[in-house]
Amino acid sequence: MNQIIDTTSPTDNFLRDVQHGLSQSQKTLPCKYLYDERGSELFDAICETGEYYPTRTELDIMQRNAESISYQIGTRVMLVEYGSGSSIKTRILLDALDSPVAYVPVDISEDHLLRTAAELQATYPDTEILPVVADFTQPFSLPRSDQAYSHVALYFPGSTIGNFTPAAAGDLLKNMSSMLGPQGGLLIGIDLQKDVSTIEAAYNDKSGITAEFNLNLLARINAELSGDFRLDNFRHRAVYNPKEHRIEISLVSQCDQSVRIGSTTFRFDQDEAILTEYSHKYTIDDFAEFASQFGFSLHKHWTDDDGYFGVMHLVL
Ligand code: AVI
Repeated sequence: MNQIIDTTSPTDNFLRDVQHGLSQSQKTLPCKYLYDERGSELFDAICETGEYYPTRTELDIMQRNAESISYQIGTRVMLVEYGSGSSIKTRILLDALDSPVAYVPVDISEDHLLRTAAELQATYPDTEILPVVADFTQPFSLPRSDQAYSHVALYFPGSTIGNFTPAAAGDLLKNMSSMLGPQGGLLIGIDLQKDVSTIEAAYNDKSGITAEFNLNLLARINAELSGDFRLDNFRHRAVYNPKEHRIEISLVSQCDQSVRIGSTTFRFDQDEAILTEYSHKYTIDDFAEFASQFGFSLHKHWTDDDGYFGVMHLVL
């Protein structure tokens, strides 16, 4: 197993991004920073909560349609997964695909990625596992595999595309389309529009894990950037915006307060919110139309019986 650190992908500048985000009139923190070691663990725990339907629904769609999905993807592929995390759904694909030549998990969280890649290599000795440590929102180079593959299949599960603004999602689809050669395709998970109470419950689990996940971002700033956020002075909030078809997740200041990060002080009014994440919900048709602006056309899609989640295969 070769590990590739993509040096063409610019390294994050956590301090610069935090200072920039907290200096805006609507304070924001980029959601990609939610996923440090602890944040990734908490996200895995969110996926296990009763309220958070996307993970188990997508898993179920993948399990029930593994054969048909793999048939659409084709044989002898290089499977490239964006933001692979624990690669649970990938195992379903790797089990069902006909002779996958290589699997390229791409993730920013190096330790998690390399651990998972080593486990996968042990389970799938005939498929070359080529982990790439990179920020997949930036263009990166595909690794070379020892054996020839017939085409590239991009896999972007988890409805992570929903965490991007439409402009950023468009940039990502543009990068993806330039990475795909002839016959290539994109298999993508999309969280679908549904009743607001189901969506809001998924981001406000009763056990408080999503709240802890959100607040962990402040703990991370304290630990890594010498911040002095008092976590109990902020409250998790997740509300659906029906006009924009998205959950808006924020941390709300519980009092007037100042917070120091390094040598800079930021003021927070009581009830002022730091926006930490959007999670957009689409319809199959809306997403297909959106992706068509970047050269993709919908080839086939699969959903669950309730129509909660969609797995779409898009081709160029
Ligand atoms: C990773 N992403 C698809 C999750 C979502 O549902 O938007 C992130 C998340 N944030 C809070 N809960 C889950």
